[in-house]
Amino acid sequence: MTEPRSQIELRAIDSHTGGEPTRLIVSGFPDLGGGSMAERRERFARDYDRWRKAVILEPRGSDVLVGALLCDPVSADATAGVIFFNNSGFLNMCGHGTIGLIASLAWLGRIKPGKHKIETPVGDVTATLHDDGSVCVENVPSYRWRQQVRVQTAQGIVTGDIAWGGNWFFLVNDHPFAIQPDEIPQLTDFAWAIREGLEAAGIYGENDGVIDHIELFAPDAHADSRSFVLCPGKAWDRSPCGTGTSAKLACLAADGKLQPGETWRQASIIGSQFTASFRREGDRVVPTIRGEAWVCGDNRLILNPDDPFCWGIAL
Ligand code: PYC
Repeated sequence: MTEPRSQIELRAIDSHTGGEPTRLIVSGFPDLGGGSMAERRERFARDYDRWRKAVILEPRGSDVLVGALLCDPVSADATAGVIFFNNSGFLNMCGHGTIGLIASLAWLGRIKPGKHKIETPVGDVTATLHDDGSVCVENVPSYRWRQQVRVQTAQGIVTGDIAWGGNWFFLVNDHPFAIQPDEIPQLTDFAWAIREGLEAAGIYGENDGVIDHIELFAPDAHADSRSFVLCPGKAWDRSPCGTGTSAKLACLAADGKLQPGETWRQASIIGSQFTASFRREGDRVVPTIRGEAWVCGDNRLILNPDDPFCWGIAL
């Protein structure tokens, strides 16, 4: 791997989905070669991790940003491939990020309303761009893996479900907090304590999948539920989290609390909403999440190798 010594320019389309940002890299990134998105993600992580940091970390980015690398798809009938990343590493799937990707491609004039197959490291998803600009994402099949698991944490025993919605989630209904912005520091500490407790106890998802997203729920006046989602790099999701809403639907379906085709409105801690429903596929559910993204920047990121913080500030 050789990297240019001269200034590098990346084109990044920034958007937000219910407040949660996505930075879509559309050009200037090193060629990751062919193969599936999972194979290309491995190459990205092995050979170009400092590019991830350059895009996401300060001084160019922030802990809240989710990156999305636009890739040529493998199959001819797909619109795009995508690899999602953040301040701590790589995501498997990202619901708000897929909505941001579709809104950004539409803003660039590269796609029209209709269905678009998108390849991700954990499987294909189908995104529909609607005439009103909203986007539906039919996610990967989702399921509850374990019910009511007790975890010892620094803040006591916490009980929750483990579910897959494109990432692994620990979902907690029973906790002492109000899910509102002035409790974000306490919510973050509590969720992080759960994350550490899961790790210390060796509790994983199927096939030793790391449970790196923690989701806490409370009632909401304008939706069926309100959530606080802590992401792997300790940033909280400003959106209701597409993969987290998928994991929630899997648990609701497993409990018989939501039927195929019924609508679920999931609110985030800042009040943004996704609407969601599911269909059954064998013993799994296939969630569809609907939301809106807004393009808020068309940026040239400059990477000057002489800049001492060119590759990000990693603390
Ligand atoms: O929307 O799936 C999502 C997501 C994952 C992490 C941040 N957002």
